[in-house]
Amino acid sequence: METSRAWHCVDSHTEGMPTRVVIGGVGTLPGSTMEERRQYVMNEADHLRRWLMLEPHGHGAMSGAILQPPTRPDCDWGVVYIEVSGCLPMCGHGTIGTATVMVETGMVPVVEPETVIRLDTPAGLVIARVAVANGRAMSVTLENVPSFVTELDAVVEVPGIGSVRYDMAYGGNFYAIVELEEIGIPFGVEHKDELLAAGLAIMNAINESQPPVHPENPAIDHVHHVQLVAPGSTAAHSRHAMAIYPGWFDRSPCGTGTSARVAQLTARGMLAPGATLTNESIIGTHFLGRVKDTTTVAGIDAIVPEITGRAWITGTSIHMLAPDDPFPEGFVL
Ligand code: PYC
Repeated sequence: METSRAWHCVDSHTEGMPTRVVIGGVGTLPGSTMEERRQYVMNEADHLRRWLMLEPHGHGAMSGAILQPPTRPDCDWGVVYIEVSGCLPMCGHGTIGTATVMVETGMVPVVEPETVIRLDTPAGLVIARVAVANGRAMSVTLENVPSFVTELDAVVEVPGIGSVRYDMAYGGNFYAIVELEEIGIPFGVEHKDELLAAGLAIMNAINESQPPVHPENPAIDHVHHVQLVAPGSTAAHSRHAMAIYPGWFDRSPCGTGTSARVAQLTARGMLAPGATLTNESIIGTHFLGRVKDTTTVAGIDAIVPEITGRAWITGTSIHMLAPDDPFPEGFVL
């Protein structure tokens, strides 16, 4: 066969959500920071993301991470996150998957009982502490980027729903956090179409009228994630459906979303210092979240969250592109 591109990948899932970790074939992307490399992929090489994430190589809820040499001296590896909707500044489930792949394929020196990997991400330094037993990654605890709330009790008018109250929090991406009870939609996989339609409508309405902007990185200027919180959720155990642009749910409990939820519950005085939140996804999988430290971001009170979850390697692959493949940039059905 003839191929014009070949990328070597290790596939994994983190609590049900895939991460295709690209370990070879890309080379070093242009850019002196990982955020510049993210911008490069979005502006100059988006066809590469589309090729690997969309059909027929990927699917409507595909996610991945391109490994890079780090751009900062205090890191072991760099990561550019890719998924069906674009390139995220940070992805928690993707980082747990990436750290698991690094340990279980020997890409980092493995130390038991804990291997520490310092990652250069577009959103900043993320430290992955991997609990290792007999060479297996048993869990990964991320020290994520500072997370903070930008709005509590904001209100947006949503066509077809009416006034919706939400909190806006950043945990590596922006999250609009909405109580499902207040919009009258029941929680559960059997209601997924209704939940997704509501999540996307709320997202569109916020982006059209009052989009969030990161105080230090104006390129992070929209919300693509709506955390629809199930009735009965508490600061100890919260369940949610995470509706994501352009139209899918996170299968995992969402690492950056859990960070945003920990920041929101802390800002509301509901999560006591030292307490742990169990955050549950729409398919019933769990991450643990807690506050590791406090800090500020551009003068805003912020927390440093710690998120714990587990990933499993599902396979390896070399994705190839034949010169006459009719779908060199994938497609969306
Ligand atoms: O785990 O941070 C996360 C994430 C973002 C989008 C999907 N998963």
